[in-house]
Amino acid sequence: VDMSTALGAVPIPSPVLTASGCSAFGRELEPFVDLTAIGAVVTKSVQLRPRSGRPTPRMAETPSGMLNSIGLQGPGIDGLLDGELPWLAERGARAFVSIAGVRVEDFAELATRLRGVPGVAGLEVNISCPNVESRGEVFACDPVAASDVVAAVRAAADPAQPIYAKLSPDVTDIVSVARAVVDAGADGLSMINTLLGLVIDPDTMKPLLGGITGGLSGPAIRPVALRCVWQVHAALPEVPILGMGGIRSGLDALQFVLAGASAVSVGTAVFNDPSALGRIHAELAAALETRGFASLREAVGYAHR
Ligand code: RRO
Repeated sequence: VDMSTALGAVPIPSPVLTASGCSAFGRELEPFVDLTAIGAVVTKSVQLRPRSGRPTPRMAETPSGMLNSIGLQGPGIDGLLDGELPWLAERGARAFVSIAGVRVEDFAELATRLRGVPGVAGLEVNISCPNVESRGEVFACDPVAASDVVAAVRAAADPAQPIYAKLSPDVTDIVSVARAVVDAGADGLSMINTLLGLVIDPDTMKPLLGGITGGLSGPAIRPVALRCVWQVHAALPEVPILGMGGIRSGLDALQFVLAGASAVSVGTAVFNDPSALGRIHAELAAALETRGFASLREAVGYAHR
C-alpha cells in the first residue's frame, strides 16, 4: 500500500504524525521511533518568549482520557531555533511547527522567524489552546478572530511552508470556522484540539488541576473529533485535514481517513506506548490492504462516497 501523503504541497512518506504538545520537540521519542519515517514531528506550540505555564498539578488521568492545563509551557522561539529545530534537521526529520500567541502580531512574528528554516515542513497555527487567560483568547471560537490570525500568518510565512489552522471542538459550528480560515489562506486544517473539561478531587473537594479547567484528550474525544472531520470534509472536500483525537490503533486512524483526513496525529496514546506511531502506521497499512486499497489517498473520504 502506498502510504505517502502530503501536508499542503509538501510530500511526506507516512500519514502518521505526532500531535502537538504530546512529544515535546521529538527528542524523547528518538529511542522508540524512526523520526525520518513518520510524517512529521508536530512540535509543542511555541511562543515568542519562554513560558513556565500554569501551576501544577497540570495533568490528570480519567478513565476515558487525559485532562491538561499545561498553559503553553515552552522554550520560546529563540530556544526552538537554536536547539530543537537544528537537532531535528540534522536527523533528516520534518518539523511541523505549532505556533501560538496572544495577539495577531505574535503569530505573524513567529511565522516570519520560521521562514526558510531547514527542516520546517510547515506551520500548525494553534488558535485553539483551551488553557488561556480568557475564553476571548481562543481565536478559533470566532470565525472573524480565527481568520485574522490565519491571514496574518499567511502574509508573513514562507510561501513554501503550508499553514494548517488548528481548530477547537468547543464551537457550535466548526464548518463556519473552517470556511473562514480557508478563505483567509489556510492550506489545511488540524482537527481537533482538546475539549474543555474539569476534574474535581473527591478528597480535597476542589478542582484537581492548578488551572481549574483543562483540555480533555484521548479516547473520550475520538467520536467528537471524527464528527468534526466528517462535517468539514463534507463541506470542504478539497481541503487537506490532519485528523486527531484519541487515535490509539490503525483502525482508529482508518476511521479518520475514511471521514476525510489525509494524515493523522497521535498524541495521548504515546504516553502509554512510546512506539505507538510506528505501530499505528503498520496497522493502518495492513487495514487498507485488507480492504482492497492500493494507496492511502484512495481511502481519504471514502465513507462519504
Ligand atoms: O499548553 C497547553 O496547555 C495546551 C495547548 Br497550547 C493546547 O493547544 N491544547 C492543550 O490541550 N493544552
